[in-house]
Order: sequence, then structure tokens, then C-alpha cells
Amino acid sequence: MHTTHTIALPNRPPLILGQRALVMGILNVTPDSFSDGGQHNLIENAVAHAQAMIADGADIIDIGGESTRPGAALVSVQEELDRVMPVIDALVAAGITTPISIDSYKPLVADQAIQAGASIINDVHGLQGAPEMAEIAALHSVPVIAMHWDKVRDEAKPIIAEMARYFETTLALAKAVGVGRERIILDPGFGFGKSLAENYEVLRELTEVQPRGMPILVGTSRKSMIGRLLDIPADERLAGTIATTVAGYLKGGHIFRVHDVRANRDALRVAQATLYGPPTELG
Ligand code: 7PM
Repeated sequence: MHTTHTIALPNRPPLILGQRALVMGILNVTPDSFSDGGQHNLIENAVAHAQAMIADGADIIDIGGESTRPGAALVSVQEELDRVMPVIDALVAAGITTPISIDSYKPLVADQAIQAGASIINDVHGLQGAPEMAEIAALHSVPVIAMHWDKVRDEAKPIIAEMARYFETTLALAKAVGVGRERIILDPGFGFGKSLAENYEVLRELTEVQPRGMPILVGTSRKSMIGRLLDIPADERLAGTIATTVAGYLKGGHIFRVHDVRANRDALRVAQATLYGPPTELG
């Protein structure tokens, strides 16, 4: 049912993707996220939050300094660096060995973050925002999460086919600088330029995300595809999020980017036992 993949990371054991789903914990370091008083406090709180997510079973920590929400205020490179870099340094200083992904479409931010200890690029522009992004991935030999976000797409065209064309471009840009597809994780980009119906269509047809057989990340946590359906605010969307996580797993998803690590991980373990039986060792 799940395709299996071993994705090399620099200075770390590889990511093993397959029947055991990986959980990526979201660590937002925007001023509105951990801001009950100054920069020092923000860093301490961010590290504590990362440690709590790791204790809850996070396999990857995704750190982002710009709220990527469609329509959100843009943040300068310097501002994003100022937010993200002290936190990465503090995570490394705290001895955290859980792989860190950098949620940024800015090549300079990705480059600095990797030099400081991040080992995965999470690019919501799918390597199509800046030509240097693929080069940064090549330079550091890191994997890339390539998310679909096509701001100029023809909304009359079927989403799955449009996404396939988009990812063809992503893979070609990567290949041109020597980043093979064994280093790329596809992400359909839930909530990014898609209608409510399209978001659910993509979740339903997750195995049809092209090229088929590549690893897939699902990022639905607390998103409007849940909130609009149920008419509830972000802080009440956990049950809906878990439904999308389990649905995405049953449809072949490999990595789940979530705010609520423990609840989603528990649900994924139960879903895994349902598909494959309980793990023989620790799974
Ligand atoms: C609305 C839309 C509100 C998106 C909040 C968001 C993804 C990501 C984000 C994703 C990958 C959020 C976001 N979403 N990176 N960054 N995949 N790879 O929920 O779905 O944090 S931003």
C-alpha cells in the first residue's frame, strides 16, 4: 500500500518513509506565535515547544519565520533570518538531533538554516520561486519538500492534472542542477490556491498525485478546508485534522505536517495497525 523510500540526510540517519508514517511538528517563529515578551523569551519558548513536540513523537521539526498563509504580510530576508536563525542555533545548542526542516522559499534563508543545522528544505514554491533554491539543495545535498502552489493556474482545469504539470517543472529544475527525484518529497499544498472541493478531491485522489510512487507529505493541520466545512475556528479543528491525517495515510501519504503531534501520531499508529497489523518491534 505505501511505497517505501530511504532519503539521505547530511550528518544524520536517513528518513525511512513507508508504512510507518512520519510526523512533522510545526514550529512557527513569527512574533505572534511565541511573543509574551522579547526575543530571549521567544527563543526559549520555541525550544521548549520543539522539545515537547519531540517528546510527543515528532520525527521532524519544521521551522518557519514567515506565516506563509496565502495573502499574509511578506517578511524581508533579514527579518526572516532574525526570527529563524537564533532558534535553529538554540535547538542545536540544546542537543536536539531530530531533523529540522526550514519552511522558507527564500534561498538565502534556506542556505543559512542548513549551515546552522537544518537538513531539509521545505519550499512552498516547489523550487519554482527562485532559481537558486534548487542550487542550494544541490550544494548541501539535502532533500526538498516541494509544495504545489500555482498562483497563476487556470482554475477551469482539473487540479490533479495541473499539479502533475507543475511537479514536472519542479523535477526538471531539480534535475538540471543534479538533484535527483530520490531527494524530493511531493506535497499537494492543501489550502494554497485551491477551492474547498479541490482540497478534498486532492485528499481523495492522493495516490494520483504525479509522478506516482514518489513520497508524499500531507499538510492539512487546522486549515480552512476543515474550518470552512465545519464552520469552526482554528483552535477547534483537531478532530477534523485527525480525520484528514488518517484519510491521507490510508491514501498513501508518508509525512504529516501538524500542530498537534501527539494526537495525530496516536491516530496514525492506530491507522497503521489497521492496515498492516500491530508492529512487531517498536513501530
Ligand atoms: C493557511 C494556509 C494557513 C497555510 C496556514 C497555512 C504548508 C507548509 C504551510 C503545507 C508544506 C500552516 C500554513 N502549509 N509547508 N507551510 N506544506 N510543505 O498551516 O501544507 O502552517 S503554512
